[in-house]
This record gives sequence, structure tokens and C-alpha cells, in this order.
Amino acid sequence: DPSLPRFRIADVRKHGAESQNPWVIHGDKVYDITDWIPAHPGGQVILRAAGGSIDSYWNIFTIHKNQYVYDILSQYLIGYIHQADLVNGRPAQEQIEDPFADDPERHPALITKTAKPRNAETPAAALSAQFLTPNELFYVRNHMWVPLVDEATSNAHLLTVELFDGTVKQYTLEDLKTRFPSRKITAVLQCSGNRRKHMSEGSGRSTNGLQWAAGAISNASWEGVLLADVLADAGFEMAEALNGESETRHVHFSGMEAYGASIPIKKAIDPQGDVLLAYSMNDKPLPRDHGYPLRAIVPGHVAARSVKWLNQITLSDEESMSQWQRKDYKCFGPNETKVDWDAAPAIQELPVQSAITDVRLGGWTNAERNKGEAKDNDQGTSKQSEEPAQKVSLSGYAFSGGGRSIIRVDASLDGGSSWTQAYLLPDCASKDGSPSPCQGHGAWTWKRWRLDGAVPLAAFRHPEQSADARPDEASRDKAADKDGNRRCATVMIKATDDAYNTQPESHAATWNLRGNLATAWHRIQVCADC
Ligand code: MTE
Ligand code: MO
Repeated sequence: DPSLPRFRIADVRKHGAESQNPWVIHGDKVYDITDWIPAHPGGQVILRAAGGSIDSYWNIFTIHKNQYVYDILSQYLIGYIHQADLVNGRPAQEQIEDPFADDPERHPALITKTAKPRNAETPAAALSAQFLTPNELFYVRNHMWVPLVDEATSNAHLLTVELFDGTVKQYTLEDLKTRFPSRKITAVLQCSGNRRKHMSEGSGRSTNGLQWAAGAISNASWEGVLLADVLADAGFEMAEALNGESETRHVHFSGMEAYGASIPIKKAIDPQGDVLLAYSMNDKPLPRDHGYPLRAIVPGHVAARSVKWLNQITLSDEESMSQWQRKDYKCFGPNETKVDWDAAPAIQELPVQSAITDVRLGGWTNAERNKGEAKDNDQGTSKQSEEPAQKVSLSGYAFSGGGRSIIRVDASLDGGSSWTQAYLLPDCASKDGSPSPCQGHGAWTWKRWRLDGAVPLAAFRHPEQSADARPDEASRDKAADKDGNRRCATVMIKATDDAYNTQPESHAATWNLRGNLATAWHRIQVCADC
């Protein structure tokens, strides 16, 4: 409609989140969304775009890129952006606010997968070097921007709790800190996509999602209040629920940027479940990337349920409607490439996982090497006991969900012909009379393990081609970069938990289109002369 007015971008800016009449830009059009806000399915988060372009948000919330949404918006058209502010028919880039402009600074050692939103994994060495992952090296998984909460007002941060009957109670962070006993637990968070890259490479089939190596997992000590205490205070009938007689089946968590997920009520009220509303991480306030000022910690469950920037808890007879509960974080069969999302349950408790995070090879002497090559050319002449071997030191982590502890890590240094047990570090032992650094009712934390051994020379072969023995990218490059004389051995590990659950042998067997729960034996190629 050419009769509609043209607005300068500066005019639109005056209609921000605080104004009486919030406006947004989409393409070169201007909309007054005042009447739409109460009906917006995503709630108030739409105000984040007010006074600027909604397009950069729709690049994050891609669900909006469909005709249905365009039709809704078209009802609110009030005009166009002035020619003077357009470049190629669109508002000039520098005029548009970057949704990620307020994101915090990050440690340079984190391995960035995507910058906006921020997704970064913990460097391998930091995974096994310390029991508690330092806050600045803890992996980061953000679906959107990092909400900005002022330090000065953080104690006023409001948590709304809504019971199934509609009763609402609100708590400031200060209320939580002062009115409830504080609890500490030591717990791993692991993304359902951890080791997705290994699944893609090991199965030879691509998977959909961030290609994390073994670093979408970290361990910290969390302090906060028990979710169960807060629910009881809000009027939730705890005794009824413990008897399995409550209509409430699920607890929904929502974050300030509109991320949401839920957990079954059973976990929330389990006296040994240790679900926290946490405000502290490794004895420091939560860093912004990890949910400042308040997040849920659901130990033993997939980290997608540990909602950050928590501002709303809703009790319901149903799971959260969010896409992260209903359309993601589920697994299907290796044959299923078109899936009915409703047909599979949402991932909650995690299966057994382990990974090699550090490999050190001791060198061979020339004599050993010559002897090895001689043996290679003349099969059978040298005895087993004289066979030279290359010293190797492996370290890594092992973890299981649901509070199940790791009882064993098995390692093979010769491609699976023989096995030995790795040493489990006594990280949870109390030292010098001080309390154990592992707090909580379940085994919520990981076990670090170490293995010092020797790779027998016979195990070194030309790099294997079998699908599941595909090495990590890094070691494959090393294995392939020179002449054909290079020989590699496959070292591998697997863990077992106290329910005797163990890891699958191959990624091919558990491949799923989203690459979730990649837990197959971690295999790495070590090369004789690298
Ligand atoms: N909570 C909010 N509000 N927004 C998010 O994007 N990501 C979830 C979960 N909680 C997410 C969230 C996912 S998928 C993971 S793996 C963990 O947070 C990551 O937590 P971390 O960044 O503290 O490691
Ligand atoms: Mo995740």
C-alpha cells in the first residue's frame, strides 16, 4: 500500500520494548505489534525485537519463517522504512541491532563451533586435567542470545512458580537465597550432542547438528536451593505426589530468552533427586553464559533440561510444548530418516558415556624400531615377549546418567584383541579430613581415568578402513599425511556403570538423524612415528 507513511529507522527505535506502542521492522516494512503481544505464542520475548528488525530474531527462531506467521504480521502493517535508510531494499546492516550484542566475553581456549549463538566446547586437555572444570572453560550451549541481568538488580530477579491449579507464587532471587536452605551438588552437564562428530565419522553417515567432539560435557560444583523445597513452599501437595496421586506429571522450566524444557515430576520430588535452582557454580556466581543469575540443575539428566536464566516454573499434566522438548533431543532407529517426533520419548536420564581426552605416546629407540620393522618383514621369527612396544598414556572421563556410578573403564590398546582396566582417579575421596568434593545423593559427577600401557608393535598396521574404526580427524590427518610406511594402532575404551549398562560397540548401530547420544566405544588411532 503506497499510501502508507515512510519511517526513518530512528523513528522506529522510539517504539522499543518500553514504549506504549512497540514496533518492529520486517524486510522494509514497519509493524505496530501492540495488539499482537498478548497473543504471541512465545510470550513477551517478542519485545526483544521491538524498536528494530525482527529478521535477525527469525534467523534464530526459524519457526517463524512461514506464510502463517507472515499473514499474522501483515495485519499490523503501518508503513515502510524511508528510502534514505535502505540499502538494496533492506535496512542498512549497521542500523540493525545485533541480537548478540550483549553477549559476554569468552575465554579464547574454548573451541568455538558457532559464535552467534555461542556454542563452544571445552578443550580436550581441560576435560581430564581437573576434576572440576573451571567456569571459563565449561562448555557453552546457547540456542539464543545471553540475557542481560544487571548485577545491581540480580537479587530482584523474579522466579514465577505456577501450580497446576493456576496458583501463582513469585520469588526474588533474594527470597530463594534467604528463605530456603542452600544445597551443593557436584554434577556433570552433558549435551545430548556430545561426540556427535564421532558418530558421523564412525558411522560414515552425516548427522544433523553441531559436530561436537568429546567436549560438550563438563563438571562443576553447583549451589542453590532444592526445587522440591520451593514447590512445597508454593503450595504443591508433596505427599500426594510422592504417593503417585498428583495430577501434576511434569515440571516446565522457562528461560528469559524463551528457551524451555521439562522434567517428569518424579525426578523433581525425589528426595534423592537433587534438582537444584542454582545461583552458584564452583563457588562463584553463575557466569552469564551458564545462566546468571539462576538456572535449573537436573543432575543425571541430559543438560537440555537444566534451563538457564530461569524465570518461570510451571506444573502441568503434560510435557513442555517447546520444540526442545517435543521436536529435538530424541533418538530414532538407524533406518529412520523421516521421523514422527511424537513417537519417541524425550531424552531425560543419560546413558553411559566415556571418552579419551589425552593421548601421549612414548618414543621408540632406533633399535626398537629397526627390530620392529625386521619383525614385520619376517613374520613369526621374533617371540612375543621380545616384541617392542610403544608406551602410551591415555586419560579421559567416564560418566553415566540417573545417578549411576561408573564401576569400570575397559581399555584395549590393540584394536580390541585384548583388554585391560584403566585406573579410576579417587577424585571423590576425602583428603586430609576435608569433606569429599562430591556432594549429592547420586553419582552425578564423572570419573576421570588413566591408563599407562604399551601398544604392542603387532598392533600397528596401515590405518584401518573399517567404518567404525575411523579415527578422529586429527589423528587421521596425521596417519595419512606421509608415505605408506606410517603405521597406526587403534586404542579404544568403554565404560560400565553400576547397573552393568555399557556402551555400544559401534556408532553405526546407534546412528540417528540428529546424532543424539553418541556413546559408542571411543576409538583413537595412535601412529608409530608421529
Ligand atoms: N537454557 C536456556 N535458557 N537456553 C539454552 O539455550 N541450552 C540447553 C541447556 N539450558 C539452553 C538452556 C542445552 S541444550 C544445554 S546442553 C545446556 O543448557 C548447556 O549448559 P551450559 O551452556 O551451561 O554448558
Ligand atoms: Mo544440549
